[in-house]
Amino acid sequence: MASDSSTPVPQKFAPSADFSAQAHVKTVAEYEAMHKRSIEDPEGFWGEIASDCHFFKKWDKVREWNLPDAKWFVGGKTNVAYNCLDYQIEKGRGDHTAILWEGELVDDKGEPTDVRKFTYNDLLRDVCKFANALKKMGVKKGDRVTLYMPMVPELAIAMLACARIGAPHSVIFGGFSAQAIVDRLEDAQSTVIVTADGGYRRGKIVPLKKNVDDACGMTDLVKTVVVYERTGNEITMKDGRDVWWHDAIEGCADTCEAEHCDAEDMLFLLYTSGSTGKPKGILHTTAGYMVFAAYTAKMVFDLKPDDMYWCTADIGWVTGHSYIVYGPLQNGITTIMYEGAPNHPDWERFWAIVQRYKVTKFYTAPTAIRAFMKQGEELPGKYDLSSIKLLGSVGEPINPAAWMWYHEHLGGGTSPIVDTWWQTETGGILITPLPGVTETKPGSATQPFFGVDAAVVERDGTVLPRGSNGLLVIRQPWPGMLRGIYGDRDRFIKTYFSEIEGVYFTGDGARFDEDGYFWITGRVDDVLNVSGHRMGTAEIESALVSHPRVAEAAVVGFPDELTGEAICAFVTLKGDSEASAGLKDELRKHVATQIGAIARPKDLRFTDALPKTRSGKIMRRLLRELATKGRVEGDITTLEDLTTIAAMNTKDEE
Ligand code: 7RM
Repeated sequence: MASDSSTPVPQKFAPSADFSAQAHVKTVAEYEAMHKRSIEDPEGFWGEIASDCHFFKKWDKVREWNLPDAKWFVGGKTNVAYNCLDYQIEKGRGDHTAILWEGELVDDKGEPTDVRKFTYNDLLRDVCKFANALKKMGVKKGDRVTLYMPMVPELAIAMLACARIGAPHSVIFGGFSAQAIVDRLEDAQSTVIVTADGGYRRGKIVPLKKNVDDACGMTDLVKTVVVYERTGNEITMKDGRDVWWHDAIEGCADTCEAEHCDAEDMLFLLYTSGSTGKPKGILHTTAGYMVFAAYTAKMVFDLKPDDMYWCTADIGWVTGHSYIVYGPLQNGITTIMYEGAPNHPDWERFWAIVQRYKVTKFYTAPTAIRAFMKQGEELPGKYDLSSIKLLGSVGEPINPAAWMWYHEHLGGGTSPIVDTWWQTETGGILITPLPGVTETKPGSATQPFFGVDAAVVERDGTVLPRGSNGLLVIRQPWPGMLRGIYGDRDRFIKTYFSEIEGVYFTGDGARFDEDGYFWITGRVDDVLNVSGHRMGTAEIESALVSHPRVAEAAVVGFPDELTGEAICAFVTLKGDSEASAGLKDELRKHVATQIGAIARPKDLRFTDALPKTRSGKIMRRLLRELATKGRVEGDITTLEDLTTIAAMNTKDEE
């Protein structure tokens, strides 16, 4: 793999004249005029954009803003599932493929054995059936429904069914453990959970139902478990609580009137990591999220009716919510869903899918790109990837070498790359190139989307000029922004609106360059980004200290060639516990069972004491240096006990 330093990177890449000519936004002047208007007259701008969506009752007011509370399309009545399905069918898209799903399993020749296509008509029918099934189980408007499922179409169907009846969904990523399920169920006070017997991942079965059973053993909250049959592995069904998906929909009507939801009714909760141990339920509402997901998808991916669009994210993350389900479907296009791993049966799987379905727009994460680079450039070269018109990146900063590889080997040297910066909290993309307009610079997410008033500031809020590094803030509300942290108003205010007065604080650092481009430098809080997945250091620490032999733990990130950042845990043991390789494995495993495999520390070191300040704060900066370079060279004057670092510097790793 070419290292970043050895790859000469031209400064800017302009979109081709051909691409620009057919794009929704064609010129820089057009972007600038539209952006200016969107900031100066947000109500006029977003009112016009929202007119392309379907509302049962039009809003009385486009925006209301009393920091930290934003309301959009106030007084309007709408339904997100109606916009994704019925409205598309009304526009003549009923027979067009909405979801094209490919399962992970392959036959002897490497051909997929499970491919399912749902037209917009099919999807509406299945969504209505499941919506009726949920109603039959007693689910009512406002009830939170938990979805813990593999990447099967039924996950999207369940989300849309919830949206149809106004019951917010809370999707839990299938890689999370039983304990993580309990935490989220309890926080959301959710009594219904939809799962599957299992899911396929790298040819193995992930025991989803078993995890749900374990979770149900830790809380008596759950009244109903709906089980979709995917893998046919043996599971136990509990009488009176568990019901098969196919039995639940049996006899249900295939029409179901869409609830007329208030613009600010809750659409979903999605849990994400913050800087304390407890994950936070990010709360999104109906109309603003809907309009923002639809419009960002259209403009950033330059969606056109015949697009075969593939976002490789898992629906368990916000990227899957906004850019597999809600954004693409509102644009009436085909959204591709792939069930499994990128390396099953081998590292050519993605390129086989691109070739098979003539994928036109491809959206993935830098960590995946780096993994592909490692496998060799001849792999994509074996496939016909000429259908690709646009590439997207999300989840973490993309290093210039990965950008260049993406550009050359996937994009044929011509497809625009949109490096999209956004967060679970933002609901949709905030900083991004517009593919027909923006001259891209590898590694930069470039410029703010319409309606986004981004700035780089100092801690005290001073706005910094071009050519500065600082903290990334958003100064005006946008339709897709979070409306709260479920059940925790104080944390909502403290996390996003108190660190820097009067603005939304992203938790990210950024450089604002001479051309007014943003370069995201990463989190400035105690949140790690491993393979584009957010992990709170505190969350991993509390998992570690829940082990009987651990006295104290501190977790830091360190750079990793593949995953961007990797997890390093420093652990002190209780009394007579002895550090051993066996215990080290046990602790790493313990974290995986407490949270999920993505949280398992890559590196775990035993130490006699953790370096602390006089006020007792763990000095993570020192630990980061230790994890990265193996020793501490920086300033240690605030350290309470100098001997701890001296010991760690010289001590060999166990
Ligand atoms: C969509 C998503 C959010 C955090 C965010 C950043 C980082 C995301 C980019 C990026 C640099 C990007 N939601 N991040 N996209 N950093 N360039 N294009 O990832 O809530 O899971 O994570 O991810 O630090 O704050 S998320």
